[in-house]
Amino acid sequence: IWFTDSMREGRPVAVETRHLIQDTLPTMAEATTPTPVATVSQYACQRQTTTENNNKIFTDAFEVLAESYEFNEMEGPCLAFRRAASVLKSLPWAVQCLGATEDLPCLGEHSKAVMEEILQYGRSFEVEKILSDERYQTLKLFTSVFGVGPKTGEKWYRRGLRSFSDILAEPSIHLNRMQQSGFLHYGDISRAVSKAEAQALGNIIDEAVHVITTDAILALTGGFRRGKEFGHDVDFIVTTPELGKEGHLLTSLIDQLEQQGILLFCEHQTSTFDMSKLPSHRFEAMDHFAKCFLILRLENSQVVGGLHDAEEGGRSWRAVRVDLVSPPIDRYAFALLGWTGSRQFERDLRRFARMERRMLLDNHALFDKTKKEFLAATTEKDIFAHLGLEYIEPWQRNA
Ligand code: DCT
Ligand code: MG
Repeated sequence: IWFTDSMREGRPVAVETRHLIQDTLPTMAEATTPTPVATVSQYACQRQTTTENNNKIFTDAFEVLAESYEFNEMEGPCLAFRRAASVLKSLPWAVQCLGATEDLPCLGEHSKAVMEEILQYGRSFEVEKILSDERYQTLKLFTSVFGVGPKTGEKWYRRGLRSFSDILAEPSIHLNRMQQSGFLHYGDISRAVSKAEAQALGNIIDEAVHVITTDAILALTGGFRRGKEFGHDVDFIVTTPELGKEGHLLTSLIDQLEQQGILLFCEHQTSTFDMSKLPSHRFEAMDHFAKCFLILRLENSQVVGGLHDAEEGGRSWRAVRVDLVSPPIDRYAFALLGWTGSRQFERDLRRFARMERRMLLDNHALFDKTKKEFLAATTEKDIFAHLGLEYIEPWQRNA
């Protein structure tokens, strides 16, 4: 069942502008009072955010600031700028003056000051200062390598290393397997993956997984499920309708890809999922399902219209990052919801569940703290319904 929703059905219908217009025309009495404008929610899971961003000049700036705070381990301001960017992304209109932001949530003093600078001068001096900062530039460069996170980047920076050649020439640095592959395929995997390339990979994995089991379930998740034209990788969920049978699926799939000669890198993490250990009260970045982080070889001839951005002289293949996750079928809806993203949408779903519903949501389950029970779900719609949220389509989750 790969490319179920957005990819097959063609995408977004018009953005709903309900929060801008009134549901009904005012009566004479009401017409004298100010027009009631429904508020924009502080939670991304109560907003509809398509890939069309009318406020890119602001959100790009906010994302630089957020990343800079992240590099400096200042979680509070980092999250504040991510939230501010997310609110602006949801607007079906472009902010043209600061007054227009008055009723918007999550925009603090600092965000507004940056917006004011951009409105006035077309750029933010604070952002420009960050972009030209050596530490920011170096951490940005280092963390662009597959397998290098902010911690490793920081460690290398503190040792005085500033470039890839510095790192590769340093005999005391031992790159792990992931980082070695990250450097080896750097040119390819730092280049965006197109939708056509994602489709081609979907076909390859679909074929491989059905050789293993005819009733395999394959679903595209991540940014491409949200209708993005480009991504940094391609994310899939693979499982089977028979509970327990998914146990060997990834191992067999990896063998299959290896036999085809297209497996350039594989890190396989076996499942540590244990329902009896749930609900988890502390936040965990990763779920416990079996998963693998891959680099696959994709041939030009496999892609409709050819490889995106192929260099002059025409390479006949490129390397692409692919993530596969394999949850048991009774956890499928939670895994799909969690892996579809965006990160900000997921963060706010969990925050909404906790703060507004006394429920705990993660990629495995939904737990009701009041009833002290897990709430079952076979579809994403079931989960939204349990949370008392209006359903948000995948292509409206680009928060
Ligand atoms: N995810 C999450 N929390 C994380 C990492 C991932 O909730 N710490 C979810 C959200 C998106 C999904 O997993 C896939 O992750 P990415 O591939 O990193 O994101 P993406 O939205 O697919 O973006 P890209 O187009 O860059 O791949
Ligand atoms: Mg992705």
